[in-house]
Amino acid sequence: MSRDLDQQCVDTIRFLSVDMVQKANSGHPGMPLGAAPMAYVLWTRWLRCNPCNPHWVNRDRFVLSAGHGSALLYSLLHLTGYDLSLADIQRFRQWGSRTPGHPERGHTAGVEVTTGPLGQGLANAIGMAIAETQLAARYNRPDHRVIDHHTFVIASDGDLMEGVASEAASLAGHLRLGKLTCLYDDNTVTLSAGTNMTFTENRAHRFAAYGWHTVTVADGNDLVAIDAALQAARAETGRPSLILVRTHLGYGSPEQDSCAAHGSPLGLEDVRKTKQKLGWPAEADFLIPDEALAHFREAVERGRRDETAWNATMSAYAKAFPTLADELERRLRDELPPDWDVDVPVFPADVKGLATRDASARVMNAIAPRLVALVGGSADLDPSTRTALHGLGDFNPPPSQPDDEQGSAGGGWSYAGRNLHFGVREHAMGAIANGLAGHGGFVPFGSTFLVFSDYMRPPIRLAALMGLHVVYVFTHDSLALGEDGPTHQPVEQLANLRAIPNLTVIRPADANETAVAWRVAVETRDRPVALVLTRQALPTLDRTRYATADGLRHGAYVLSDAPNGRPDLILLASGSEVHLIGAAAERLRSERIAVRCISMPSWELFEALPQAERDIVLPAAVTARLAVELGVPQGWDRYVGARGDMLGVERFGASAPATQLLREFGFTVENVCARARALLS
Ligand SMILES: Cc1ncc(C[n+]2csc(CCOP(=O)(O)OP(=O)(O)O)c2C)c(N)n1
Repeated sequence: MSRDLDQQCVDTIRFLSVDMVQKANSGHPGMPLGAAPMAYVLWTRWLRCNPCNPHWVNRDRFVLSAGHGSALLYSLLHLTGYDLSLADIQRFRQWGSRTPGHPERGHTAGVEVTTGPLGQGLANAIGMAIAETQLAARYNRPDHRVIDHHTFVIASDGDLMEGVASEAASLAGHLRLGKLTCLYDDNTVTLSAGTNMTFTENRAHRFAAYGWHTVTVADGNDLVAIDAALQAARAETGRPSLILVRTHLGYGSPEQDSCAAHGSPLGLEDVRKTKQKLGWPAEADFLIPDEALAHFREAVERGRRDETAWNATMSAYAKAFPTLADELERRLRDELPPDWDVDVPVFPADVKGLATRDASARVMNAIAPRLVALVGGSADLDPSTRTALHGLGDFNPPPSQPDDEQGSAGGGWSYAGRNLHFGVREHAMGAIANGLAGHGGFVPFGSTFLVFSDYMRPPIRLAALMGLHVVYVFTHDSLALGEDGPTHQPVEQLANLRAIPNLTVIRPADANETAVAWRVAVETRDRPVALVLTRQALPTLDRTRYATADGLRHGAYVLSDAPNGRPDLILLASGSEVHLIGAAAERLRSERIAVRCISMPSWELFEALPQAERDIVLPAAVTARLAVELGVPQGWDRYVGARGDMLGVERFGASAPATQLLREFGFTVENVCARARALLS
């Protein structure tokens, strides 16, 4: 390859990006100008992908964690032959275009994950590397490496500053993810300042301390050095690699190395000057020299060849290991095995009952053996959240000491393990789960106390935005957790989660609702699902007396009704409070009040019903409605209406035994009845 052609290709990326931003009069030109050389070397010499089939399962994964540099990614996608035309490039950041402000999964061919919130992409990539490692360990056989790809990230200062990156990088180092490479765009400038004002730690030492292999490229324009660094990263198979590439924000522009080059168009005059400085035709916009395009487009043939070769590998594998191949192929198609749910337990009626977290544990362990895609864990809480998949192995490098096994789920430590131990890293857990789901082949789950869902809200939001199938298991779901006190008692978290579009939140009322909730969580393929579960035991309802727990699928259902289905009063609740309204209803009925009791485990499932079906459950004519939930009342007015009432928790909790807390906060049969009667008077 001639130096000139290389340079021409690098500058093509640069100015396509700059022109995109300039035409849109919006965007981030600084990062593409500086990072184009590393992107060029990576995409033309190392990245194995098939532009004609962006979904080829054994492709290398690439994540632009610094999503504000989206113009760089769109340039690469267009140039290497993905389904992204020059017209798309020219409509950067416009309504309905395929080149939105930040990369969006599912919107643009070749974009693996939605990035922009800094730090997330790096953690997603770590999730993808875990996914590759886990699949390879389960499915590969000697001479049959059916899963064998690398994961690459480009990350910026902002990415490395965010806490989630530290959490995830620490875990990646521990896990020795040798097929993960992060190119760090070390340009010493952020949005508002030089890094000398905010970010002066030695990044190489920091990552080395996490257990990463690090390489420094002193000159980010040195293609040979970048290539050698990628070679060194490839050669290092026992540790993830961080390549620190010293670059210049806004390279070649009058604003080079100034934060002014970060996030606004250069302006026509400076675009011209930059082109002149780098020897690019100053008057040409969106210029793609033929030789450069031809060189980039070699990716198409290379990709086709790679995928064809892999298809042959897969065919040979399918002949040698048909059962495994079937299983793998089904997973990669994101299909559920037909029999995945045959062992879901039915729980007998039981007044003493069990906590919904315990019911969840029973269900998870019943489905896990057949649903091999179910992989996940907790942020150091599985003894409490009950999410261990017993006997199915711990995802970890083989232990260095034989007594390393405290906390094991059983089944041995290996990369084939199905239990991910996230450590006390909720934020990374959420982002890594997104990486697993984004990779494909997994129904990932992550678990912690409901109150700590706050620590992982950014990736939950992104999972919802991307429509990723991730299951969250949030336990200790109310102040009924008792003595741990207000720091651990969620109050506003349910409302918080319900506020996220495209997230299904389910708070089941007993063991059988929990079983149905898990069915819904697994069957829902296009969005995340949060299961909200109790620490305390709840009675298992006698379903010969009450409606079937399958009603959960509708989000809300009539559990017990007034004579002839004509109530004067409606009581609604979710989760543990369903039993409270049930007891209150019994008492009110003894006073000849016609009461309907509704279990409402999921607002989102209810909202998905046609209005007519919702009206059957909540008839407009009945305006005396009381909702009861151990959380902020926000939002329940939608269901109780202007003339209804809501018994909720409007302050933080307190440290005390649960029974006393429930009394103090008014969650008693007496108080529910009094509030209900007041609605009728
Ligand atoms: C979580 C989060 N906080 C803030 C921002 C807004 N923001 C976008 S880029 C950026 C920092 C830019 O610095 P750097 O990461 O070094 O990128 P570069 O300037 O090199 O392009 C910030 C604060 C964001 N995108 N995500």
